[in-house]
Amino acid sequence: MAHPGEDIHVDLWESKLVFYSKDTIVDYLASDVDDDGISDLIVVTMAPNGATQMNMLVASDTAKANFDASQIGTSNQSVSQILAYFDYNADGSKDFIFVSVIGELVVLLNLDPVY
Ligand SMILES: [Ca+2]
Ligand SMILES: [Ca+2]
Repeated sequence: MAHPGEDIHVDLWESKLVFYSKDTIVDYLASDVDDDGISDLIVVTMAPNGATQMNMLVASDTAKANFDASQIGTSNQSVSQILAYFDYNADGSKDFIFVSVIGELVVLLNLDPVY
């Protein structure tokens, strides 16, 4: 633990690549996607043509050495900001709440039996 006035030593921090996309990362959300007690990441990327995709990075363990990545297209509504991932309609599956690029508040209901 560094004390005030002391330098923070770089060797106490370690950077690690967790996700790469050629598209621009526009937003992200930390959430426990698979309810295993380990927080996961949802990363929103935007292609040059404006199409966005939500990338679920599900950590396989607390070391987060491996992520199971899956992608969810958002059809004709591009995501500008991801707000939440919770069970919006109380059917047992978590749903996405996001703001679209034209300012709409959108819920993307989850019909996937796995998540
Ligand atoms: Ca998890
Ligand atoms: Ca739901």
